Amino acid sequence: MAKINFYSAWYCPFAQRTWTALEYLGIPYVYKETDPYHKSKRWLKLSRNTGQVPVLQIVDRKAGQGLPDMSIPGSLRSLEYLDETHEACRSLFPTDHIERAEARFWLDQQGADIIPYFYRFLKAEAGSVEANEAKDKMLEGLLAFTQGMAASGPYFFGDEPGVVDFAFAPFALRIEMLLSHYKDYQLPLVDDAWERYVSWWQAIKYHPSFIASMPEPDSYSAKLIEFYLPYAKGGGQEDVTNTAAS
Ligand SMILES: N[C@@H](CCC(=O)N[C@@H](CS)C(=O)NCC(=O)O)C(=O)O
Repeated sequence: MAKINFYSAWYCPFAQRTWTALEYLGIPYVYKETDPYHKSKRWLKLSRNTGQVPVLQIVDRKAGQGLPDMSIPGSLRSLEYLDETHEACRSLFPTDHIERAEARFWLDQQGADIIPYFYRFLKAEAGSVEANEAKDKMLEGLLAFTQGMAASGPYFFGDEPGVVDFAFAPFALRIEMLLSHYKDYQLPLVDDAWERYVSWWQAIKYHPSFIASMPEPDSYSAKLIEFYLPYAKGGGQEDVTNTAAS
C-alpha cells in the first residue's frame, strides 16, 4: 500500500483540516513539520509550486512498480483524496450525491464568506471601520453557516462528524481564541440565533481527532497566540485575506 507523508505546519488551520481527517479515518502517515515560507527548490517542487502546506505526498505507489511519488497540495483536495482512498468504515463526505453537493457548498461558503473576513478582522486595527466591516461580514457568514446545520446535531449534518465539521473546526478555534485575545471580541453566543453554533462547537472542539491535531495541548494555545501576533498587528500572510480559501 502507498505511504503518506503529510507536510504540515503546526499552526496552519488548513493543514489542521487534513491532520484531523487523517486521524479520524485512521490512516497511517508520517508527519513532516515544514516552514512553507522558506521557498527552497525542493519545497516548491514537492508542493507543485504552491509553496503552501498542507501537502500530501503519496510515496511507494504500488511498491516495486516504479511509480513516481505524487503530491496533493491543498486542504480540500487532500480531504477528497483521503476520503476516496481510505479503507475504514468511516467517511468524510456523505454518500448521497445531493448531500455531497451540499457538503461542498458549505466548504465553499467557509472559504468565501467566513475565513477571509476572520483574517481581515484579526489584521485590522481594533475599533477601525475596516475591523467593524470585517466583523459584520464574518458574523453574517457564521450565522448562515449555523443556519445550514441539521437541527438534530450536534454535528453539521447530524450525529456523525464529517468534512464540513473538520474543515471549519480549526477556524472556529482561531475565531474564539485569537479574536478574544487580540481584539477583545467574543461571538454573541448568548443570543438564541447562536444556540446551534454553541452545541456544534462544543461537540467538535472536544472530538478526539481534532484534539489529536493539536500536539502539546498545555502549550498549544499560548504558542498559537504568539504565532499570530504579526497578524494581529496587520502583518502575516497576505493572500489568505484576499482569496477564497479552497
Ligand atoms: N488554500 C490553501 C491555503 C493553505 C495556506 O494558506 N497555507 C499557509 C499556512 S497556514 C501557507 O503555507 N503559507 C505559505 C505561503 O503562502 O507562502 C489550502 O486550503 O490548503
